[in-house]
Amino acid sequence: MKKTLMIASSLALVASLAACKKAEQPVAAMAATTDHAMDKMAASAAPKTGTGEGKVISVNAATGAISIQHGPIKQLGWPGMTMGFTAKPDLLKGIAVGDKVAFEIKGTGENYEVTSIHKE
Ligand SMILES: [Cu+2]
Repeated sequence: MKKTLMIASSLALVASLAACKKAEQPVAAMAATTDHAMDKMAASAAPKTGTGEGKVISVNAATGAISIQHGPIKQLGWPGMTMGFTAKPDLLKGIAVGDKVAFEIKGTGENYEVTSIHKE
């Protein structure tokens, strides 16, 4: 409670100092910091989805892990690469190394889960 009040009052102080000096720099710096923090929050909070095609490099239906050498995934702005995904074990039954597959993924950051996959 006290901490919040202190932060609020120091922010008010910064704002009033800035207004006093008509200096735009501190205000701009504060805005930039806030935007950055919000970008980070949005990136970790909202899962993204994408669709891709590729070749299965490794697959483990028991643990729900698959590695796919995939082409570009436009929705996520990814270039082609080989990478690992998690998946519900049931989804990977019947998928074998070397299979050409089309798949959908969902996730954030570097952690994406295959939500659907089928052989082409
Ligand atoms: Cu990738």
